[in-house]
Amino acid sequence: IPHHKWRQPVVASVLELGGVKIAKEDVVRDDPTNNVPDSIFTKLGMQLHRRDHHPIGILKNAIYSYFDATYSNKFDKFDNLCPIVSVKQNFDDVLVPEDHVSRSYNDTYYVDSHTVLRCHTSAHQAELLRKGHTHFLVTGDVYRRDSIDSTHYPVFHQMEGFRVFNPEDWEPSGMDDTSYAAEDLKKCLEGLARHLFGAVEMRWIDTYFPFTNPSFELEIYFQEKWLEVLGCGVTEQEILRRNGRTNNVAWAFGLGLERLAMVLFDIPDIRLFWTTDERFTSQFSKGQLGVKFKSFSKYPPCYKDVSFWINGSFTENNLCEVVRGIAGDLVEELNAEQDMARNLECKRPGADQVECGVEMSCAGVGKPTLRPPSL
Ligand code: FA5
Ligand code: MG
Repeated sequence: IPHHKWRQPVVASVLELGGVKIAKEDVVRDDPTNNVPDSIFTKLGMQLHRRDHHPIGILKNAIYSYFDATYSNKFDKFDNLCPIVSVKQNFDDVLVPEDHVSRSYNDTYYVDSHTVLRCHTSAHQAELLRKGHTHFLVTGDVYRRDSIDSTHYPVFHQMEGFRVFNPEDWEPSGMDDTSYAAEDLKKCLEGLARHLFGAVEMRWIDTYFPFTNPSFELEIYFQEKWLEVLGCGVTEQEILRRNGRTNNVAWAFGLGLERLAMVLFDIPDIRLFWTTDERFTSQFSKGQLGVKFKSFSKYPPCYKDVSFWINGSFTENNLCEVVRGIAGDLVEELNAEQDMARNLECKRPGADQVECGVEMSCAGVGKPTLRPPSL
């Protein structure tokens, strides 16, 4: 195994995040108000959503295209806001109650008692409203202490959407402001789903968020299960009132970009988004939405050197047949020593047998080893 495949990436100890310089010691500290481990720090600044050849970046750009086309470039876009935010931005500004579980050290990464790694892109709603934005999209990495399975990861990416309406927008419809916004929101997101997927099986679920009412989740049928891909709703008046929009109504959504990308590209496991294995990365390119992911072994290839005795009737294809008969498709490649049969004549004239070598590379199987296997 080439040694570099096993080494952790070297991580800079000073990062620049959304124009802010941050030293590792500022984020990972031995302090009771800090629960950010090294493994999370290494993800800060990776910004998969800003890579045009990565599925998350490709998806972000496709969503941008939908909004640009549908709303004639009205939505302001942000994808480089610093993920280290205040407790006020992450929770208070979006009305998360003091005793809500999401505030606990068990659920959220705290840098110190006033500062967290944002657990959703909703953390930026209030500041952008205050700055006067009425139509915006915020894409970013978000962090949660969460369960481990194929659709959950402690770092993932969200895109927040926010749209403010004026009385002139809803009055002609004869509907009340909230119903008008809720209907517009569902139309917008159903349109987005059609833009991304064409026909796909989906359903709306009523739910609860502290910052919207009514609130909904959209689920998509994927790999024989319903997968939650986004949360959304009509923004609580209190948020608009506090940020200078008393006479308006608004909707907001938060998309789980990995979940949508899993459906879009047929990616079976959320951990794949973080791999640097080129068997993954080489499958995607800028602007390409139609690609379906072809799976490969979770484990790196495993090389075996094999030597044995052959005689004059040996051919390389005979050996390949023997290997195929035993190992099937697990053997990805077999490299025989150059021209084994000729070696037989050159190396050992007169002898009827000679030692030959082959190198086989097999798809990795079985349990992953904690140490690099010795060669
Ligand atoms: C939120 O984060 C809300 N801020 C969304 C929102 C915004 C609602 C604006 C209303 C208005 P939720 O915790 O459900 O909601 O996360 C949103 C989406 O992120 C989920 O639907 C899911 O697609 C994705 N998601 C949540 N947890 C994880 C995780 N651990 N790994 C990957 N994706 C996740
Ligand atoms: Mg949810």
